[in-house]
Amino acid sequence: MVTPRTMQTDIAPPPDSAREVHAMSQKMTGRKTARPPQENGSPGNRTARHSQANGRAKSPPRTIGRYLIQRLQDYGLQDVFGIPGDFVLQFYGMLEESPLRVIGCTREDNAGYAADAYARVHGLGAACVTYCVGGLSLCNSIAGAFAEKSPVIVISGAPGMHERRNNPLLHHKVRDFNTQREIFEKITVASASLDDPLTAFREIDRCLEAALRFKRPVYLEIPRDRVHAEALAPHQPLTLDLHSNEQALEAALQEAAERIASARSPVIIAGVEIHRFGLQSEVLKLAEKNHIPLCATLLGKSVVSERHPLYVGVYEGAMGRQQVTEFVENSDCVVLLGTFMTDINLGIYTARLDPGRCIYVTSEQLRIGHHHFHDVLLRDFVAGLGTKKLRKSKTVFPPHTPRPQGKHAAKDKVTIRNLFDYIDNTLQDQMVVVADVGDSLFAASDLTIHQHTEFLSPAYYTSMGFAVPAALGVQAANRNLRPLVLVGDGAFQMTCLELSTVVRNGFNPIVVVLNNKGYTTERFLQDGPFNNILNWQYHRLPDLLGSGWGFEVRTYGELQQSMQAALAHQDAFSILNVHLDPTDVSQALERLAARMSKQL
Ligand SMILES: Cc1ncc(C[n+]2csc(CCOP(=O)(O)OP(=O)(O)O)c2C)c(N)n1
Ligand SMILES: [Mg+2]
Repeated sequence: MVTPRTMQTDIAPPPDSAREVHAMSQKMTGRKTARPPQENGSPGNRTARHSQANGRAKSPPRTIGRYLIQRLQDYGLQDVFGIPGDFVLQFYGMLEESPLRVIGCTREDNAGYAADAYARVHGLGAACVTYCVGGLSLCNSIAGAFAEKSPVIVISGAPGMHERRNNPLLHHKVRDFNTQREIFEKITVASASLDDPLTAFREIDRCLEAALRFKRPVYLEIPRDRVHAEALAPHQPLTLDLHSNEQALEAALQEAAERIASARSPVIIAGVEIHRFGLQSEVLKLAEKNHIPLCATLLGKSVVSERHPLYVGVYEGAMGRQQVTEFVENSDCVVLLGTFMTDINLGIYTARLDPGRCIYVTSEQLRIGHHHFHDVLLRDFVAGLGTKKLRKSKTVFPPHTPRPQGKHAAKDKVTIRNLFDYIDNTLQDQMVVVADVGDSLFAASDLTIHQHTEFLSPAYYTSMGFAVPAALGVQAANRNLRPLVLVGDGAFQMTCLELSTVVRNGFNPIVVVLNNKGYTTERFLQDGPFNNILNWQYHRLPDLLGSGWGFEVRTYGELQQSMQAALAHQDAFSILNVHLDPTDVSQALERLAARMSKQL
């Protein structure tokens, strides 16, 4: 067990840009002005309501709802996504009076995707919904956040404790009053019903700590008659600082150092946890100091800048580029840092990595060859290894080659190939590529991402519909980032109405719809009429929403013009309806589909 120590919040303070976006969007939408928290984090008008004793301002009572809002702010959270309902209205009222911004979404699952993406960019996200009809609709996106390690706080309203006597058939109830919480227990790392003021304050601390520690969602349910319940005893916020067992850490570092130092051609594979735990610069330091080449996994793509001289490429078994695969699989010491051994990360298990030659470190386990170590934190291991000078000689490795560019004429039909060639050349520094499931993800795996953490995708859980609401979350977290959304027509149809919220907030993602008239990924596995969908006029969505720029793209020339126009239009979202042949797919998808169809 990793031992808890006292106090200390380890989430980074919010970037200035996030503060700017808060202020800016309030200006744009003419919404409330954020008030600085007063004592106990309460907003001004509430203080006024509870003040005036002897002419001195008395701090308002610490209630469950107010304490939760205060703790979310302590952890740097500034925005909450969701949809209200009668069981959560009192808490919504409290949120509205607080400095937190509530971003109302069109659907709860979208609020979950947005909160997940916000957490990936900002370090922590939150969604607030009503009981069951809202909460249960959040389940799929929260399951994705659990699977891909994204710390999202789920807050749900619930019937009051007084209303539950005699087990009445209240609206939104499914089976009994615990049903929703029990379901969320399976897809969160901690959960609590804040029904007792004696325990609620500790439970809030415990759950928020768990979200940050395990980088996974947690669930907090507030019965509506407990939102204003006051603390029964003084309560000090509790945070934990974890640390490794020192002997285990030293032994692991020593064994790892010896292996790396004596290896002929070591390689580091950096995974998604390096991003989640904010260890990018530590990993780079380790690599640079010892001149060890670096790869990423698909889920962790862009965790290292893909323009870094030590970067080799994405390692994904037979699904990836041959040069990268051969280099990694011939290495005599593969250092896997924060990677998940998922089927997609491993190219549907085509990866050939001999565990005897691997150092495998995640927040959950540490294995060096066949030796297992316990009680060692990922961050301590990575930092510790970074302090050691491990190698004298430089490792020879194949340089990262940008994807080969074809020559394309303006009159050429647009294809997956020339589309991604063009996108690869168009990416700018402040862009985040948000790829949905389908060929948008596989083709995007070959793009060269400029800086780290600029690629977001549900590459493990692979739930369609992530990308559009995720773009909302990205820009809410950092208004200076411009999302480039790559989304299949099928996935787009699932969640596209979140562009409505994008418009309301004045955000400006560029959405590229890969319109191949259906579920092309599935066509490759098994074709049938079930893979066909209606061909929408995607470029006309701005007409419906009353804002945005739409473009229809059939040729390479039209692609160039539309993308340049979209880049120039900073004032609203742009959408490109890119017509593709239903059988036109990326090479990565062809390789993957060939593997997967063998398993059906
Ligand atoms: C929510 C959800 N439902 C179903 C699937 C199964 N599935 C995987 S890919 C795919 C088709 C994706 O179609 P589209 O978004 O048009 O992308 P394309 O394959 O055409 O590139 C489906 C249905 C899924 N991954 N997620
Ligand atoms: Mg499609």
